[in-house]
Amino acid sequence: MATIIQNGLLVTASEIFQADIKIENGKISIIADQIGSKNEDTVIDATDKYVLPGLIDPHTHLGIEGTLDDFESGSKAAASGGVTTIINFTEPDNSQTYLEDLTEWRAKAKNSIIDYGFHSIINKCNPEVIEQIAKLPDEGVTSIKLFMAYEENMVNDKEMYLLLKAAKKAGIVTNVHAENGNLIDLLIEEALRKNNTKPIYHAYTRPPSMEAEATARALRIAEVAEAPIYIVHISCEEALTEFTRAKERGVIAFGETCPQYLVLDEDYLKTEDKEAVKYICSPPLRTKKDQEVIWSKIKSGSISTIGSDHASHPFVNGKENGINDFTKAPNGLPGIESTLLLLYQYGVYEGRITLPKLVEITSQNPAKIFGLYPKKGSLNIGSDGDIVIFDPNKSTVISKETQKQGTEYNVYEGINVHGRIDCVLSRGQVIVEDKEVVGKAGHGEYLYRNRFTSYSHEGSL
Ligand code: DUC
Ligand code: ZN
Ligand code: ZN
Repeated sequence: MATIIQNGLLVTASEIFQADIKIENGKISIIADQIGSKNEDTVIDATDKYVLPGLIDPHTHLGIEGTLDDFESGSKAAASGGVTTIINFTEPDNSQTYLEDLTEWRAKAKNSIIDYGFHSIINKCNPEVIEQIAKLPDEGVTSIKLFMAYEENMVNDKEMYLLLKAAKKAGIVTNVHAENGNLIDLLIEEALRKNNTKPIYHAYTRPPSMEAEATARALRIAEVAEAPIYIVHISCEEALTEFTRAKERGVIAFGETCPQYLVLDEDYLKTEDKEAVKYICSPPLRTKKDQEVIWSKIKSGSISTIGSDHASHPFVNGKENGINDFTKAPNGLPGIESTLLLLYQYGVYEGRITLPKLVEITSQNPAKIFGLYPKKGSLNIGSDGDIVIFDPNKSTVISKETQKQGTEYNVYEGINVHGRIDCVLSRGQVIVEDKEVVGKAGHGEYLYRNRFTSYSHEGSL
């Protein structure tokens, strides 16, 4: 039995064309002008609709203690937004090894309805850690993440250099959270001493210069280590200036931004009501000017990917703790299900990027960088049948009333966007239909990802 999608407009990272597409045994088997069907086949009519490769969200935090989305609810939310693959972060548990962390996180993810992989967070450096890094690719993990902020997790420059070198040797790409944590901690102390405790001080104590400084430093260290580096959640013009310079020097660097830095701005943190605290994330929301600079860097190819950075902190007993002291609010925003809708509206519909560019940054590029291409991230023969059918002639109102993610709020509440996600397939099976998630818990498979190789950064990457 096969699944055939007929009459749709297929969108790849380079073109849009009308064709039918057939999926057999979970993989794309034929793409042709017209494909006939047998009685037992599932036929989906996609007339006047776009057929896109499923999104790969390379930056999610499902299953974090105190948050509302585990892998089942979070992956359902992701699927409803057209995401068919996630790469989630592990959390270091300092009483065990990173390989043990991975085993624990793989067990947590068993109920996912979409395919998944992990980036291992590494928060220290010693000879045993270097040995463990060398073993991660055999377990399917070909990316790690380092922090330059947060006392409990941050590594210093020397450690970063050694870890980058070890990662490179193992065929691993290193994600970096680039903010100058030492100085930010001082700025926070100063703010609290002056009783500057409102949510906007979260942004004032994490200024663009501290993101730019750390970004520049991380890139210089990667340059000396001759290692590939991926800067997560780039939020501002200053950091992008440093990032673009490094790329021009030939550093093998990839940049990620998030929908919140394209759609929301620091004014959300300034409102006097208690809602402002919901918008606390790191790096913080920036200005409208930063948004336009980020769009231009997506268009020019400097920024390679979009990650949601989904973290489903509750408002009650979570975000609300920071209303009178921003340092008490957990960091991070929920948004795993709105990436495609937001990028279509603010990117494609409003003319900032093309639809193939959207496919490139949400699917093809993350697949290439993180060792999943061409199994994922493309509509090629032999690729997994991970597909989104998107109707550009309908519209969607983003709201907590209809969302699948677990939070009591939606940071994009009330935004009316062009486009509707009609149907989502994972390896040929329909997992979202008529706005309902029909995929089963446990359908998702753990992805053993390939090592980072030179082809990973060919072309516009
Ligand atoms: N960094 C992340 O990548 N996610 C949530 C919070 C943070 O600082
Ligand atoms: Zn981070
Ligand atoms: Zn994150």
